[in-house]
Amino acid sequence: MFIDSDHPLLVHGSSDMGFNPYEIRRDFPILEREVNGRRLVYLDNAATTQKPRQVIEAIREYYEKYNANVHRGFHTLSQEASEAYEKAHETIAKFINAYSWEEIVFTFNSTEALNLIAYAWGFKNLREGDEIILTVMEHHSNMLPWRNIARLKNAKIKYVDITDDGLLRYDQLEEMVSEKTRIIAVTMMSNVLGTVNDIKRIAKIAHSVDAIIVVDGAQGVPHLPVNVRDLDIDFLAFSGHKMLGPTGIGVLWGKRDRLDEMMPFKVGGDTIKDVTLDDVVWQDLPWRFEAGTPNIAGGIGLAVAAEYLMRLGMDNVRQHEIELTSYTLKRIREELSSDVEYYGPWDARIKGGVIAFNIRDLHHHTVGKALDMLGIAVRTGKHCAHPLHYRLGINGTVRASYYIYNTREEVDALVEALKTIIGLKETLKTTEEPDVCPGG
Ligand code: 7TS
Repeated sequence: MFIDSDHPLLVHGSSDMGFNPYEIRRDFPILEREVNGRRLVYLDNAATTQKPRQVIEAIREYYEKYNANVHRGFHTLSQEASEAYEKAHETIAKFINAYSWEEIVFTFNSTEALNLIAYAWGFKNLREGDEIILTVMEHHSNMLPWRNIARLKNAKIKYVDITDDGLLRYDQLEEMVSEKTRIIAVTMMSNVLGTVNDIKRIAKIAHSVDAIIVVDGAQGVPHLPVNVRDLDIDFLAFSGHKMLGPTGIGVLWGKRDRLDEMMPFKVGGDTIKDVTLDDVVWQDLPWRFEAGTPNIAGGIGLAVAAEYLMRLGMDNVRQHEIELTSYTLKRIREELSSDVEYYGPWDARIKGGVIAFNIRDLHHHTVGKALDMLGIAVRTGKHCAHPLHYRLGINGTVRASYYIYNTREEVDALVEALKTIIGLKETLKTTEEPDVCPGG
């Protein structure tokens, strides 16, 4: 598929503007590890990324020097912790160009953020007969919360399909929207196909019928320059652990008006200004949505991760991944096409660094295990996107996914390993195949 040079998803950056994956690697102690006697080649970044020393240090420093609860005390440690935790909200606001840090709600992960939007906004604003539009490429985390709230409110779910190239059917979306549409919830980037969706265009479609657009940025935000004002979206969810940050911290961003339309859903400590036996006065944003003691260390670590990415420049991150992806696709097409089935767009400029494939006649888990024997970490299975796999008519895929520290040599290692596995196909076919897909 060919795209215009002014396509909205193209990033005109250059990876030689101080972006050097070999230097970046020095910040990641884990990349020194050996697995099965070989230097680790970590290609499972869509599941979670590795953490640089700077993030690990920031978390250690918090626990060693100013560990205290936030917003609860006048003592020095509590004030230092509160300041750092609040500042982390500011850093994340800057990272996505939010209007204000008060629009940044820290959650556990994308899944929690999406559930929060579905229940806290949906419960208050959905009516019987309303429609929610999703796509067949959604991760379960941006599908199941909507299905639950739709059931509770008697709303209807509709799904937009994909083309044979793995792109969203915008024509179908345009036909599907109506005055009944209240929500379009869509991923910024597919965690299987890598497809980058045109969020600006979808936002326009949503707003043309006064619907809101909820964007699952779990895969998009770590890999693409994201500007929520420019995208003109209503809500965005993403996870810290997929963008160099720790696990257990995620982000819900919402336009202030939209956040004000949500009911406080998880309530308790920290969400209130005052409580009597009969009444409650809710806290200001964002605190009324951060119930209980938050993941303070996680928030601080995530801010350091965002700063790290901003220093590199998200345009450069994107460009680096386009180069690695384009190189991989070229090698697959030229050298492996008789044995490898690839799923997703072939043009690296409109997809992220996610390569899902199968080796014909081999189970995806068998390939994943064989790659691990060769020191290469990939994910196999249905990647928590079962409906997408069924739409593609397959039971699972092998998925390699890149990030800032991956190199062309690692792509070479993957391609050479696949050649080795293809060479051993007859032997591997006879081994018992695990048919359980851990975690989906
Ligand atoms: N949305 C998308 C598009 C995702 O890829 C994921 C995680 C989530 C939501 C949920 O993120 P979490 O941090 O709340 O778990 N995706 C994957 C994956 O592709 N492999 O492991 C996790």
